[in-house]
Amino acid sequence: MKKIILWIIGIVIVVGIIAYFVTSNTSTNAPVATTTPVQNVTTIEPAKPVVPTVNSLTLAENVSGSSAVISNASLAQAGYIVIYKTDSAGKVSVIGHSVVLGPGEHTNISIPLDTPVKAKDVIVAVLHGDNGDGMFDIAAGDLPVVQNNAHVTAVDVIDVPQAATDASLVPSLEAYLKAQADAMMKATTTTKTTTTTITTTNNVLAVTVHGSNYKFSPSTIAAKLGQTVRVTFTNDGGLHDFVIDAFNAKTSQIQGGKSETIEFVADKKGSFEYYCSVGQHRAMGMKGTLTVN
Ligand SMILES: [Cu+2]
Repeated sequence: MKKIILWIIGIVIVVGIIAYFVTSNTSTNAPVATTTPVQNVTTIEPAKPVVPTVNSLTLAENVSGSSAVISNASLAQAGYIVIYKTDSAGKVSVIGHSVVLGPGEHTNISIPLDTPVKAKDVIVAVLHGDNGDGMFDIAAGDLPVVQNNAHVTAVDVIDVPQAATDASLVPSLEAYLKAQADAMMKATTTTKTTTTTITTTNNVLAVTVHGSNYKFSPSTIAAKLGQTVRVTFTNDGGLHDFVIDAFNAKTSQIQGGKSETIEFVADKKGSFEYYCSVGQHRAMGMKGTLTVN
């Protein structure tokens, strides 16, 4: 009997000690747990995104048979890194490209190559812009970025010391890029059998405006004050839209072959610019003037 009483006293003491520590732990920890995170939150500074103003590319040496690695890329705007190959016969081809890269610094971008590279092939990484759709397509306007009258490139010559060959081989690529851009402009201008349709009925000016890389046709529209202007924007190629801020009117960005009609009232006199808001198209000349008299 004495033993049992001693056991009970012992258990009560042990339980009491445990209870003391459990409650004192929670009561001392609780204020700490609530105050420290608050202090941390208030001292966190927002990370500032670094957007370079100058584009540059660095191609890692020794492009392997199946991929090219860009060790560093600084992009002032969204774009793609496109891998061109010039073989020993001087034939240029596109053999790979990155996914769309946002503005900023990028490192170690591995680009899979469609065609294996051989000794003496010249590999040139060229920065291309994005027309706004996030899908690489030169024909849709994802052209090489031009900076200080030159393309943004990085060169590797397979198994050949670079200094010996870079200078002589890059011009053939430059010629290729120029021919490619010229061919694209030609393609869009020769298919231009556009007839400008302007009809006026019941004080509605209906006009069909064609858009292509990088212009509008017509590039001038004349409306009378108070007229309702109905613009049927027809995209002949590329990704474009029709925007006129003065009258708060715009189409959506549409693909080549598509049309969209918008309407607004020309309720003030003056000259107002309309333009394409995709990428750098406005700066590249994709704009026109609406005059209201
Ligand atoms: Cu455009």
